[in-house]
Amino acid sequence: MRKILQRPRVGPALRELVSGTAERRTNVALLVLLAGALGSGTVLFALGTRWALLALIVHGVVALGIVLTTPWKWRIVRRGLDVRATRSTWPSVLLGALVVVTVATGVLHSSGLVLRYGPFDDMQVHVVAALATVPLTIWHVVARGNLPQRRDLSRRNVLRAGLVLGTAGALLGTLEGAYRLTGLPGSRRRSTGSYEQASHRPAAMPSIIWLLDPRLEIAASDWTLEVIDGRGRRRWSHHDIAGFDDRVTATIDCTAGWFAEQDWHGVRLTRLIEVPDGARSVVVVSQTGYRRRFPVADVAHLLLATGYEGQPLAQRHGFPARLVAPGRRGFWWVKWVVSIEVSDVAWWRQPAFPLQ
Ligand code: HEM
Ligand SMILES: Nc1nc2c(c(=O)[nH]1)N[C@H]1C(S)=C(S)[C@@H](COP(=O)(O)O)O[C@H]1N2
Ligand SMILES: [Mo]
Repeated sequence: MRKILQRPRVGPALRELVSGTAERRTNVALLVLLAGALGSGTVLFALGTRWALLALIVHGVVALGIVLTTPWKWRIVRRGLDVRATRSTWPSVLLGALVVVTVATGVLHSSGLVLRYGPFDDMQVHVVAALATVPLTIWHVVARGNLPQRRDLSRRNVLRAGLVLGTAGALLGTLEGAYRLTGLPGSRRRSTGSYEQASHRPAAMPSIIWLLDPRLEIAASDWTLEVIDGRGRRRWSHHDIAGFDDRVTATIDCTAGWFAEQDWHGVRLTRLIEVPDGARSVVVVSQTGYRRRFPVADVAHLLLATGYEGQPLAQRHGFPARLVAPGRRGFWWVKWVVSIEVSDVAWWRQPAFPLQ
């Protein structure tokens, strides 16, 4: 009898069990939120239309959910640091620091308070820090456990998750409201989160290399455009191309976090290529080798631009010719175009983001 009632033995074990499930809940929630932030951030990077707004809201809600979860995580961290300062501690501390940097640069971007860190765009810092969390998170979970399981989807936990995400949504709304009330630059960003820069002032427009591409200076006389389509292979000189004056007003929106509207002129792709039945994509290739593959349905909206705002393109903006792809993010706007090829390969058979 006595032995069974000896509470001191049962008590700590029970408490351990209960706090253990609370810990587990926090860790699993953070893991799911981190994955959600990475996923929604990546989608936000890929979208150039109003649909980006949906990804932007999901991204903000999930990311602020991480912020709301930190008090619980902090308890676990403090106890862990008290109990053991093991070799596995420093990567975990680094992971925590990277998440803090990612969240901070995210909020500073959305408010518009800080858009540059020395030589780097805020979005560069944000994305590099976010991507660096991936291997560390995998390591952290392998070393410490707490992978999501089916039983985590209990009614109570789903309600808890709803509460966290609902509060995060309210916090996001409050932040956006505050930007508007205080007139912070954040109130003037586009559905992608980008800020307007140098619209109709191309001389002031930034010049962006996606990753490792070289910057080219090509003389008009050295340049030809090769077109491979349903009729075969043809070459156009700069003189031929410059004879057209098709115009489109379109917004280039770079994932570095800025956008600019310009009046572009050049030649519509429909004038240059004939898309045969059964063709599925069109590949636009730069002299550097940088290329993007577009669905054939896009051809009607694509312009090969030779200039903007009534003047020829600057070298750094892709002279003699660069693609204008309305509604698509900047990395689709191939510069220094030398070849356009119709193909029967599906457009999505390419990396989601360029690799060069
Ligand atoms: C660990 C993962 C990530 C976390 C914790 C995170 C966190 C955040 C936070 C807190 C914001 C500010 C949200 C707001 O106040 O509206 C933000 C904005 C942003 N993030 Fe992330 N992020 C992550 C990953 C990514 C990735 C992988 C990308 C892109 C590839 C990305 C792209 C963006 C963009 C474009 C914005 C600006 C959106 C806006 O202006 O509201 N993020 N992020
Ligand atoms: N050949 C080539 N084209 C390119 C790039 C590149 O690195 N190489 N960068 C792309 C990216 S990420 C953007 S945002 C736009 C930038 O155009 P801009 O330099 O005229 O502002 O060009 C796109 N076209
Ligand atoms: Mo870009």
